[in-house]
Amino acid sequence: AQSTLYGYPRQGPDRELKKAVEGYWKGRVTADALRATAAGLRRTTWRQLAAAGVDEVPTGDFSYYDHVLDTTVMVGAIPERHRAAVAVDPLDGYFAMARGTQDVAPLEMTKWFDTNYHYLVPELGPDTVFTADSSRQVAALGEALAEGLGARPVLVGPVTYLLLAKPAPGVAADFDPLSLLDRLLPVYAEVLADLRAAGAEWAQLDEPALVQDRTPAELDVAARAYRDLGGLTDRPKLLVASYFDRLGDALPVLAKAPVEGLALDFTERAAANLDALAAVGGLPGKRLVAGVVNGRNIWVNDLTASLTTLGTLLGLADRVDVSASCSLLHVPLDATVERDVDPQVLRWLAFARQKTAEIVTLAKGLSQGTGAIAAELAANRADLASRARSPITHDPDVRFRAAAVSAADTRRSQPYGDRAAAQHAALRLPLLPSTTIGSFPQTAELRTARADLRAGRIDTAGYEERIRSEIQEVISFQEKTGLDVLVHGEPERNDMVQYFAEQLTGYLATQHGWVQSYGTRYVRPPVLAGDISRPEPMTVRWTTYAQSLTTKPVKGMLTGPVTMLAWSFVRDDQPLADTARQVALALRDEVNDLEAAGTSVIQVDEPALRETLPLRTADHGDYLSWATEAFRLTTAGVRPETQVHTHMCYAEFGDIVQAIDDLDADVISLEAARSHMQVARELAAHGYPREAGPGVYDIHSPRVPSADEAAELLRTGLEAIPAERLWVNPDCGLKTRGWPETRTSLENLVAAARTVRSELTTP
Ligand code: THG
Ligand code: ZN
Repeated sequence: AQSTLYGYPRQGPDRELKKAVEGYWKGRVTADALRATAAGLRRTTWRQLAAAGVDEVPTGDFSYYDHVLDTTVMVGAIPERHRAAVAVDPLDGYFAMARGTQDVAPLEMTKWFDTNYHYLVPELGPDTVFTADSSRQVAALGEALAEGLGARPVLVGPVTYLLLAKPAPGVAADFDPLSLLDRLLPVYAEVLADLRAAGAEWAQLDEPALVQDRTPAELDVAARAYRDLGGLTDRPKLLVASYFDRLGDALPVLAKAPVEGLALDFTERAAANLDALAAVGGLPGKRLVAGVVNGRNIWVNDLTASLTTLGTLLGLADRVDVSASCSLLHVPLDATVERDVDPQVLRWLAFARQKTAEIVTLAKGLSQGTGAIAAELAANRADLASRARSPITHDPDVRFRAAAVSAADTRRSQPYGDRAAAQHAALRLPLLPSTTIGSFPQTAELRTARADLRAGRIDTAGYEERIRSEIQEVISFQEKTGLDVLVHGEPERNDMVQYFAEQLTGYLATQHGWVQSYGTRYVRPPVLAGDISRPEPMTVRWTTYAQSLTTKPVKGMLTGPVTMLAWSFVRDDQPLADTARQVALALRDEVNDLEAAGTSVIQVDEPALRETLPLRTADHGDYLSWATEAFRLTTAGVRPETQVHTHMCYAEFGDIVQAIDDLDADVISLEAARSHMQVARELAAHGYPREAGPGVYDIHSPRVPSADEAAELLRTGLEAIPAERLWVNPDCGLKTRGWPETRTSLENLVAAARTVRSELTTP
């Protein structure tokens, strides 16, 4: 058995790639210097993988920005509006597609399946002409081969590429990109021939889109694609890879395809692949790459269990190799550089480098017998045992409390209608009340203050003084502007998940655990490592300070349990629903403490509720059931007159309106400005009975909407939602905006609310 990978983190140990690319954008780094940095990072990675004992390294997985955009370049599907820029300078044109320019919009960005990585969406139409450009893939392969490594190019497969695409602007919305398959396959054929000429023995084609629900017609397209590619004579051997879930009906299709190998996910959520593979009689005469090491979590593998799986697989294919379930792009680089993590907990963690070692060990065990890896197995058993019996992962108080949760704990004491009346009487807000989503501009001074605190240049008292004065400014600005429900602006928060993770027991933060979110942007997801509890209030101090400065209501602001899970690394030793319940109980304490401290409006944000939907619809019901329960457990403990708000961004709520209703929040704010209040209509169509604030100001753009424009959006909103239940707010938090545009936009927003209000009251 051999060890191999499908991809590795690109950024480098100190995010060198981010610095080089952003430096290039600012004109501080030349194109040659950027290329040299990138080549150096690729070489360092390959040498490390080779030194770790990896038999076949991936090539072509590296990217300046995004591997789907790289595929768009490879097949020549450059959108019309970017052609000129690409012709003048391919590198600048590439970044123009990624980020847009003054005059030209970028490609749309969206989530890569259910990971936290975002890719750039290909734009295709009936006039799309594909042309092959294998240069990037060929060059990367050449670099690796020159290092003397066993190397395998990794490409986004043609079926997944088309399924990820959308109709280009101006193309009919019902245009089916899959209809372009016959035009696309010759381009893949040309690239494969070039790779073979460049020395590739194998090439990997990634088809993760086949793990989603697929129609028989789509599966037919997949079958045809691989029959055609398999039938080529001038090509490397083909390894078709799928990951992120079970293949279902696509498994027999791929098993029958005339390709030389399959790479399949055998981690827990894709466990059905094992029986499904046996049911089709295995892969006689073929290579199977077994993804037994989870490429999406950060936990050490159970090597003994993986060897058992691998042993079973040995009977099902001609040759079995060992890999991670997917590219290691989704995990940080190296756990051993973490200095602040409890050394005991560190032994439970496996980032990309540690996972690579596990894969090499498993391949060795599979080839040479468990005797050859006896020391590794013993150490692994000890690590797993220490995790299983640790007080960190088993806090009796947390478990007792979670087990005692009853249905009543997840229900408000009064139905929505009664509560709404109590809230209106208590809050005395005007018609069309105005508010913001929570954060205000995170200025350079605030970031400097945080850096100064970390570096010890200022003490906690000095830092908190800075925060208080920022809160004063934010409150006084909102009063002056005439907003109705105020916020404290969240100057104390670095990130809406990390801030809470740092204060909850059982959660751990990393110093260097960066994972690519999109392009040059990274996040450091905290780790839900143990049972979760809240030693003391997390936000009450700042909210009550803000409330002390004004007689208008100040909203308490919390991140909801589902988003806490979605943007963290979660436990793999208990169901997600259990972890969600623990987080919800900790947040419930915070909600109740905010109320006890006099907060009458509390917002619990769930931007990730929609994006965490499982890949297969068969799994949606289960997920939505525990997710909405966790939200209600967080919020249901307050009095009827306390108003619970929630907020979601990233649009497309149509298919989860019922779940939004099930949250039983009193008020929801949603992204809507760009879609011209589409979401208001979706809520209305569902008969959504509660209050809602579809955003009237698109905060993702530096453009400042006029008061007239905002008023027009409000009037559109009123066609779907009655005035008694309509709120006025921007789309999202303002932390990424500057003060000047924030100021003008909110002044315009309040003016719009006043105008429309007076239209409603003067007949
Ligand atoms: N917080 C967390 N996860 C998230 C988001 C978040 N995942 C989804 C979405 N929001 C991702 N969006 C972004 C937006 C901006 C950045 C990263 C992800 C970003 N990162 C800084 C960078 O790379 O320069 C680093 C930020 C830092 O210093 O922590 O700008 O809001 N948890
Ligand atoms: Zn938002």
